[in-house]
Parts: sequence; structure tokens; C-alpha cells
Amino acid sequence: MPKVLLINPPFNINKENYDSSISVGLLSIATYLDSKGIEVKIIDGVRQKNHLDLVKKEIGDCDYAGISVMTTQIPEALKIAWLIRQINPNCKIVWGGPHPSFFVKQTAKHHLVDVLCYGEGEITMYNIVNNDSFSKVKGIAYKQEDEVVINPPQELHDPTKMPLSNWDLVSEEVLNNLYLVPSLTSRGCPHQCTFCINAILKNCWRARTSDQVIADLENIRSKEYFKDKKLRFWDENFFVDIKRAKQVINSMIEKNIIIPWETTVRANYLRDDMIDNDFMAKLKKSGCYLLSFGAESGCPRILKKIKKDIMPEDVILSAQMCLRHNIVPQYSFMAGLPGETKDEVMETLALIDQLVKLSDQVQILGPQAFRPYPGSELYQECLEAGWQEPKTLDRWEETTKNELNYSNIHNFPWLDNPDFIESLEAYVRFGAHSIKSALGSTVKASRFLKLPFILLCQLRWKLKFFGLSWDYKLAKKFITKS
Ligand code: B12
Ligand code: SF4
Repeated sequence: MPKVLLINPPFNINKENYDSSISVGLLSIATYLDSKGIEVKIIDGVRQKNHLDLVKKEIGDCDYAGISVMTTQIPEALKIAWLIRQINPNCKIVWGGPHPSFFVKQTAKHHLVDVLCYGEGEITMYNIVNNDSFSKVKGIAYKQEDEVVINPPQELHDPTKMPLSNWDLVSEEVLNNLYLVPSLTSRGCPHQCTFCINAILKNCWRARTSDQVIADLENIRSKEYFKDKKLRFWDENFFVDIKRAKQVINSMIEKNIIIPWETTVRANYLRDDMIDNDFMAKLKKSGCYLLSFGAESGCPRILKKIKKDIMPEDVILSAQMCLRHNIVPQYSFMAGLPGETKDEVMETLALIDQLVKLSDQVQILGPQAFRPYPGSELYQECLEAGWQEPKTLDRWEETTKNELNYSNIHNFPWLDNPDFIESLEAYVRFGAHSIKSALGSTVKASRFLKLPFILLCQLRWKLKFFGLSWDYKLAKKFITKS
């Protein structure tokens, strides 16, 4: 029976600033392989301290190593792949996740990539492990006589046919430090936002039944290590089928499965035929403490351009409704899209200002720099503006090495002032909120360093002055891995 090791490489950020969640994608693949009788282990380099030692210990007798890769993980993924090649040259190295799915051919070309899985990995990884020839496996790319062969895509899987997450496959170190327990009740999204991975990869919406969701929650509740932990419905869009969402929430209340939970929702779902006041009250009763919205921009032109199908007014209304029900509204924003003017970015900052003035409870994430992904309409505009995407995996490594969020945005030719766009996230995080909540931010640094930076950010936010971002550059050095 083949042995499989699945690895999540670290991000380019100090370990103490790691998010304490889990790689849901790898857990899902591991659960599926395990349910089919395949021996599988997960090493989470994001959350396990000595991940390289663990790889060294486990890789000797492995047949397949699967590495999950977002663009920011490329430098560490390459290090891990190199180590595997040195210790066990017979082990096949499989790359999967968002970056390989966007950049199939150039990633598959690399000498440290034996097979690449694009799109969802559960069935594809099983088929890779179970076939003696790659030519029969859908959803992969591989090299054949120096040419890259890309097989047809794997069909999207049916979540109702997937087993319950097998938590025994996750290390105790990760389980004990977990901040948010993930429950994945659906996949994909029916909306068409032009910047989003779901729209680009055409991940249509599919869900587990409400009974399956409740079984998952009961399983989570039965685990001692999850006692008193919060939960996140890890879905892209939990509320698409509102009838199902209501069944889940009603069952949670009836069966007294009251767990503090959060999830993602669209601002325009908070309306009479979707999430009305009565349903909001039930969400609260079942344990919902936070709803996370993609607000993206405060500029109507940009919102139309990205096909977000919401307007700034929807965002304000959604915040008011959440606050009425004592649920924390959290909004993520982006900036630096091709064609976006400085005034339009300032409209986003004005909307953020309006939101934080509603209450100190409102949480803002970003604005993060827009990330160009091939296959989207916006990507075409980036190309027309002169964008030259890195053409090899090694070149990607160079442009991501010192970055927190994606790749070096000084390479984005459509940006007149990349420093301004890059520093906004920090200025909002520490300047727009009250000093108290800025101090409570999850970014770990000594108060001695944090406080002066916060005071500067507060002043910048008051004056709306974001030039000469030397303070941001200094702060970034402290949290980026040295
Ligand atoms: C949860 C999440 C996180 C989590 C943790 C993810 C993790 N791996 O540990 C946290 C919050 C830490 C995180 C951080 C970041 N994230 Co993030 N994140 C997500 C999110 C919202 C959901 C991912 C998820 O769990 N999906 C559910 C699982 C089941 O799907 P999955 O992870 O894609 O896995 C499936 C397939 O990809 C594939 N697969 C994945 N790995 C492997 C490996 C093998 C071997 C195989 C065969 C298959 C395979 O099979 C899996 C099962 O079907 C996605 C958005 C999205 N829709 O994907 C963004 C996303 C992955 N994140 C993204 C980014 C950019 C980031 C950040 C850089 C910035 C940010 N703040 O968003 C940081 C990275 C940290 C850093 N500073 O460097 C981008 C990645 C784009 C890219 N080019 O790589 C995404 C796509 C968001 C976006 N639309 O831009 N993220
Ligand atoms: S609603 Fe959210 S998940 Fe759905 S396509 Fe838009 S950004 Fe992506």
C-alpha cells in the first residue's frame, strides 16, 4: 500500500504571527485518502514548529509527497521539495493548490515538480496514487520527454459523497493550538466577481446536506481538544441555499448545538427574502458572533467593474443590521486594480471611515493589493498595461521572497504609486480603529514597538496622509521572516 505525506509549507511571516487555523484542503484530501485505505500523514509547516525535521523523519519510506502551494508559499515549497529529492529521490513530488492551479504549465516544468494537480485534489490525488500511468489521471500535468502534458480537468466532486473530516490525521500540536475549528459545508460560489478564484476556476456551488452538517458539528463537539473553541463555516458562501442554511441553524438550536461560530456572507444577502431580522436573531441564538463580508471597494464604478453586485450602501446597511443583533461585522477590501484612480481608492478609505465610525466593533481587513490571476477579465487589462507575469517558478520565487501578501507589487505596471497601495492595509489596521483595538491586533510585537507605530498610523488616518511610508517599511521588516 503506498504511503503519502501531505505538506503545507510555511508562509513568509514570523512563526508567532501565523494564523492558528489549519489547511482545510490538505485535511480534506487526507480524509479522503484515509477513507480509501491509503496511509497518509499531514505536516503543517505553517503551524508545526520543526516541520523540516518532521519531513526528514517521515519522507524516507514515502511514495508520494503532496505539497499545497499558494503563491506566497513558493520559496518554502521549493525548499521542502529539494529536501525530499535529496532524501528520497524515488518519492514522487506532487504540487497542488491555488498557485499550481493558476500557472499549470510553467509550474509543471520545474525539475522539483513530478506531477501537478490543478483544481480540487481529493479524487485527483487518489487517482495519482492508484494509477501506474499518469496519462489516465484527469486534472494533472506532468513532464514527458521535456514537454508538459496537461490532462483534461477532473470533474468537480460531490460534497455529499465526501467523508466527515478525520481529525485523527491532524497532529496534536496543531489541534491544541487551533483558534478556529473549520467546518466545510459547501464548495464554490455561484457569483462571478472577476477577481475571485472561484469565478476564475469555475468552481460552481455544491453543498453537504443539513443533516451532514449537523453530523459534522456533533463530531466536532465530541472532541475534547475542541472544547471551548470557536468554529468557522469555512465555505466560500454558506448562505447560497437559504433553505438549507435555515435548516442547519434551526437544527443547531433544536439540538442545542450552540457553538460560537463565524462565516462569510455577501452584503446583499441581508434582505427580506434571504437573511431578514428574524433569521439574524436565530443566527445569533445559534452562536454566530461574526459575519465576514467581501466589501472590496467604496467606489461604485470599481464595484461594477469587478461584478461584485453590491453597492457601498449595501455594506453600510449590512453593518447596521449586524450591530443591531450584536454580531461583529467584518469587511475585507482591496485596492490597486488596473485603471483604479487615487480618488477611487480614497472612496474606499471613506467607506472604511464610515464603517468604523458606526462602532469600534466593526472589523476591517485590508485594503490588500489586488492580485492578478490568469483567466480573469482583469488579467487581460493587466497584460495590456504591460504586466509581464513571471515565466518560471524560480522567477516567482524571487518576486515573492520578501512579501507578505502575494508578490512584489512594484512589478505591477498599472500602479503609479505601489508604496501607497501596499502600506494601506497597515495604516487602516492601526490607524482607522481605536488605539485600544489597534493594540489588541493579532500582529505580535512588543508594545514598545507597536505603540509609536500605532500613534503614527492614527495621525496619518486623521490627516488622510499616506505618503512617505518609511514607517510601514520598517514595521514590515519586523514581521517578515528574516
Ligand atoms: C483559508 C484561506 C487562508 C488561510 C489558510 C490557508 C492554508 N492553506 O493554510 C489563511 C487565513 C492563513 C490564508 C492566508 C493567506 N491567503 Co489565503 N485563502 C484562504 C481561502 C479563503 C480558503 C482556502 C480553503 O481552505 N479552501 C477550502 C479548501 C478545501 O480548498 P483549497 O485550499 O483550495 O484546497 C483544494 C485545492 O486547492 C487542492 N489542493 C490544495 N493543496 C493541494 C495539495 C495537493 C498535493 C493536491 C493534490 C491538491 C491540493 O485540493 C484541495 C481540496 O480540494 C482561499 C480562497 C479560496 N477560495 O481558495 C484564500 C487564498 C488561497 N488565499 C490567498 C492568499 C493570497 C492568501 C494570503 C497571501 C493573503 C491573504 N491574506 O489572503 C495569505 C497567506 C499568508 C501569508 N502571509 O503568506 C489566495 C491565494 C492565491 C494564490 N495565488 O496563491 C486565495 C486563493 C484567495 C484569493 N482569492 O486571492 N488563507
Ligand atoms: S461572492 Fe465571494 S466567493 Fe463568490 S465569486 Fe464573489 S468574491 Fe468569490
